[in-house]
Amino acid sequence: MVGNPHVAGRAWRVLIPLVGVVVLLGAACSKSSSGPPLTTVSVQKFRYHGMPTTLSSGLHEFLFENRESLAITHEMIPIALPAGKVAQDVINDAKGPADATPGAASEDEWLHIGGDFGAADTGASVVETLYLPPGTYAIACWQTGNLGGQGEGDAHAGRGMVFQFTVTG
Ligand SMILES: [Cu+2]
Repeated sequence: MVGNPHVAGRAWRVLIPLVGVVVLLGAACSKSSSGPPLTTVSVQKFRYHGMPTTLSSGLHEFLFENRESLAITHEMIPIALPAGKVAQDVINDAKGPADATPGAASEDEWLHIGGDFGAADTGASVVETLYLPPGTYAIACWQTGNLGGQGEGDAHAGRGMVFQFTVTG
């Protein structure tokens, strides 16, 4: 029954609107891909969420959201990891309060790759655009506040607030 003109006619009536939808979707996609891809990264309980472990090289836009439930300041500082270094090295170096050695001051040991994300208090978000060549990177937070805004604590990177990612060519 493949050649049945009735069936063929019905098939076209269904197919033609479908093609129209696909064309519209294609137009919507090409419009939104004109800017750098947007990645939303949030922080909750001293952990980054939503950051991919792999990104393609080029321009990237990041929306960093502080979604803690109590008042605290976080940041998302991008650094380049030298060969042989991993996120755990950043964590180990940052352990301890602001006056520990190296503690929070260990931030200066790492190569910042531009992007001044600024800090985001609970409920706030910041946007930053980065150009990322291929390499190994991490985002980290060296703020020292505690949840609820009670005094100074250990650098957040030392509490595990470091996320490693790779940029491929
Ligand atoms: Cu933090």
